[in-house]
Amino acid sequence: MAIERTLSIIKPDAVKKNVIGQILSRFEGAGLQIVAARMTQLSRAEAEGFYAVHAARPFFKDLVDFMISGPVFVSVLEGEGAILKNRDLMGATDPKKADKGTIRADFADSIDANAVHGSDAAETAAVEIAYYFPALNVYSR
Ligand code: RTP
Ligand code: MG
Repeated sequence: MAIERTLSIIKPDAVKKNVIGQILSRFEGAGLQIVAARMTQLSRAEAEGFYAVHAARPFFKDLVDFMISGPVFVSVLEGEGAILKNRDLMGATDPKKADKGTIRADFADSIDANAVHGSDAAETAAVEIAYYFPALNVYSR
């Protein structure tokens, strides 16, 4: 499988729970490398821009309100099949439906406060990585 990059966000609920390190360990344990990382407080405009594909959805305002409710930890993960591998580690959007042992099953409280974001396809990964990281700030080894 090809080496890919994907964008991960550890959301405000997981940052508040002090589990950034535990979540990053899962990525590393699955063979993904952290090649860029930044802790940041999203502005409303940044969060709305990031989730623009969901702008017409009924949950959009709640999603944006939640994403700006505290700092987030944004990173780029690199490795074989990184996009799907990260989605598998994350588990289903609704933590009640997430498989045992996934990040959302273990750390998320609800479909809104669901601990992590991960890009869902190669095209969205490219757009999302560019949204947060200029190319000069990504470090492959
Ligand atoms: P994400 O984009 O955050 O990685 O999550 P996802 O792919 O698993 O889910 P997506 O469909 O892209 O939805 C983005 C985020 O919106 C919230 N959501 N709420 N109340 C609802 O029905 C609902 N559906 C989605 C979730 O917080 C989800 O992570
Ligand atoms: Mg999504």
